Amino acid sequence: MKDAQPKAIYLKDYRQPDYWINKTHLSFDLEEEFTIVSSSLELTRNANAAENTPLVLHGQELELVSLHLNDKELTADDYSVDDETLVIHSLQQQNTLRCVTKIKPQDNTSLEGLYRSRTMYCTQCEAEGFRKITYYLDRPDVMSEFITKISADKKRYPLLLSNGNLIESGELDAGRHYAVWHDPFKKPCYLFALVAGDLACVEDSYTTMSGRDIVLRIFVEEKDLDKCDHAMTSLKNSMKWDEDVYGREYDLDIFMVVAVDDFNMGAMENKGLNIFNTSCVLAKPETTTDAGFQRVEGVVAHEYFHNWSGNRVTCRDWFQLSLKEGFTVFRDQEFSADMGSRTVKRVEDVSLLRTMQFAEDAGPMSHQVQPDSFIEISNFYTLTIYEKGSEIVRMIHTLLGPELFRKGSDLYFQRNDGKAATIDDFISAMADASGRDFSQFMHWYKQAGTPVVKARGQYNENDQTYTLELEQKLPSSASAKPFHIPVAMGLLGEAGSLPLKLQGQQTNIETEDNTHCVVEFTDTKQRFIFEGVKEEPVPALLRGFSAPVKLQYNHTRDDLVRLMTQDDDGFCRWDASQQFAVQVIHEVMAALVLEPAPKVDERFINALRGLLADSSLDPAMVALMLQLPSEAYLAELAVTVDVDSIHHARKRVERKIAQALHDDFMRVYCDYDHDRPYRATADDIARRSLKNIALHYLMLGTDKEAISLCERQWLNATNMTDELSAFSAIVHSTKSSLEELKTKAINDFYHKWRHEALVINHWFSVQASAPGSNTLMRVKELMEHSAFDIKNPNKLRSLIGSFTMRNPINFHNAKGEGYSFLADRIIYLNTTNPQIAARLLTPLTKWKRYDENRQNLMKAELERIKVQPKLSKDVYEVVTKSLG
Ligand code: B3K
Ligand code: ZN
Repeated sequence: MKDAQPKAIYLKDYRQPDYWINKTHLSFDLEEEFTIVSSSLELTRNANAAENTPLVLHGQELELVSLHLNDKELTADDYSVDDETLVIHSLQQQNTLRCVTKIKPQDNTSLEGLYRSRTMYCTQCEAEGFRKITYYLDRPDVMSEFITKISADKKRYPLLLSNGNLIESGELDAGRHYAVWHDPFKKPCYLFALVAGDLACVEDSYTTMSGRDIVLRIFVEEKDLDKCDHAMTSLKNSMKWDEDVYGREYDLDIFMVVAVDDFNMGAMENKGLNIFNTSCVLAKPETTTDAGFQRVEGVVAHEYFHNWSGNRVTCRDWFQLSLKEGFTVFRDQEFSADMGSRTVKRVEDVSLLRTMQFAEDAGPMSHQVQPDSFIEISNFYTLTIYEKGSEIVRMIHTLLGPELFRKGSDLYFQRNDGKAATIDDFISAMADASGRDFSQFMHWYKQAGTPVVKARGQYNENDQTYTLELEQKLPSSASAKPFHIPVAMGLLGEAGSLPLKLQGQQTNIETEDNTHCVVEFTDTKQRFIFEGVKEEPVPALLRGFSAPVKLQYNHTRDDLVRLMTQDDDGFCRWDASQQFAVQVIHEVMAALVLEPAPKVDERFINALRGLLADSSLDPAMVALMLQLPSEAYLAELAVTVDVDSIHHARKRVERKIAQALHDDFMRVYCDYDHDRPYRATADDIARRSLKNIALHYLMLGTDKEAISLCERQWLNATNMTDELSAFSAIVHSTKSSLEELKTKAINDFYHKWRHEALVINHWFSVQASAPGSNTLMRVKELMEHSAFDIKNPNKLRSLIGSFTMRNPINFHNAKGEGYSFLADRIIYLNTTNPQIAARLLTPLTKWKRYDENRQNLMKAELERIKVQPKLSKDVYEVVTKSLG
């Protein structure tokens, strides 16, 4: 932290480093009060650099103990040091620099660099945390071979881990011991990891496609040993999938995963030694929901896939972050689709993108997938870099098809293995392998904002033609150029999809019966004429959500019902149900003040009834279609967000559905309420999701029987999915008759699960997202609870994050109490954990979307944060951009 205002850095200023580090020897002496880090760096001057070029190393919060250059101790005249750099004035072509620093991991609350989590030491170096360990060229294009020695008290820290292979270990005096690890693969320092602690381990093995045996180890606290099976299975499935789908084999002889409690994000792909937030690795049916199981599978896969897309081929600079993140998210999404239900996975991913990424891209933190500048790179681990980045890779996959895409990825890995690459390198490989021109496509990386696509259709009965006219409205920037948009589509007749014949233009017709095609929309306005169309069709546009755009088409409600019930594409069926629901909710919002309550379109209710009655459908899809668009999504669609109307109208529609379909929900609930042994398979997850959405609706009705069903499920559940669904239905109920039950449920749930930190996170989160008007008071009370820990990011996300992000009516309370509550927390966290502070700030950055009163209240809180002394770069960037 500096008092001077932080400065932005620019992609256009990139140049190679003046020195390379060929080998890095590290030695860590872990003591209770401090840690001594000794490094020995083999440095070579870059051929492009002049002879007298000084060496500028990064370093933060370090105490410099000694420095030796080529065995000569350096004195104060030989170097200069400030709180961000160490500059050595004069070097040779080849040098060995030895540096000793002293750090205090036990005081490191930023959870970046080397820090303590409970009883263990661990590291988090991405993006720029290594500079808090020792002076170094902390940039991803400096790739080095690492040899790491760790010594520590043997009793407290029997386990000493780092990247690569263990090459030596032994005893030392005074009850201490040591271990030496060697990572033969050159890597940037952001992939460095160290762990020291007393952990138990689950071990398994995997035989690769070339017949090499890999040892797999997951390290956790002893009490969590029974929660590792799912992660281990997911890891083995990921290893196999990456061989089958991408031809990528694991390279070291050992792959380790360590679970830690205090972690800023989900997990980290350190070479051979992944470090995971416990929430993304531990799972067992009694304590973990279905969503939790799926998250573990997805994150384990994501980190494993980084071994190629991120580690073997890394990023040249942080402006290329989406090179590894966008591609790896695409890979993990496809893996999860293959392991479970492809359509359900797609709907979940699109829903997140449209709700959260679109909002980010419409707000003050909007940025390109390849940004031009940033102040603090930690602020750029965003939905745009990850999720929109993945959508871009998905569009390439759609445009090329699986075979050419694979040819392109093979070429990318072959050309760039062991190197630090750029997004351009990735696109060139795709272009060279396929012979296609991606120059227009590159706008997806360089133009921020979500394009709007307006579609109009015209059927000509005489000619039997259907003309589809597409128009793209670009993000507001004078220089914006049209995007290359793949639009996957079909034409739906009364009895199903019609065969397609596109006049005069080339297209990918993808199905054998010619009912699905991808048109390439590249101009601002473009027409596609389909011939031989025998009846007036309903267009099914953007099947599978083939591009991250806002599509506008005036479907009639009857068209929406046809799409909901008949389209071949599951995503389009779901999307039609959402569009219908949005229209219905908007209608109710417009008439909310009227009594009696406005009517809910019967066609919508009937369509939902039809879904509930059709046993041939995937219950998970039915559950998704029954879920009304979230308040956050409805807010994203609004010009000015009317928090209260959105909440009340949505609730009213939910109640109407609950009332009209009561018997259907009761039947479905009973049909699906079988106490089968828990399995995290797509089928079983689907059954539970439909049963629990039925329970949700039943609890909104007036039926007393529903309450006893819910109470029974809460008491008898044998898995956390069912238990938590019942628990939240009770806690979120607005029925005054349930007050006593609510208090009992809250107390009993805590008592039952008080030893399971991850379950207690749900306990916090359910209470913080409750709609009742006393929720803020309860949140404040919970901050004082012995189970809350302000240093633990999971607890912060569960309590504070759930309140500010998943409880709009309370957070946006018109008096501004939610805003000042959040600002107070940010001010505190700014000094302890800036990354988390900046992240939690997100809801306040959206102030422009609200009414004037709320705008003023939100802005006032941002101003209050802005004038705090010692603002971290993280918070400074978000606050100034939001106010700017
Ligand atoms: N690469 C890490 C994220 C690091 C975030 C640093 N602030 C996890 C992942 O995307 O796999
Ligand atoms: Zn990642």
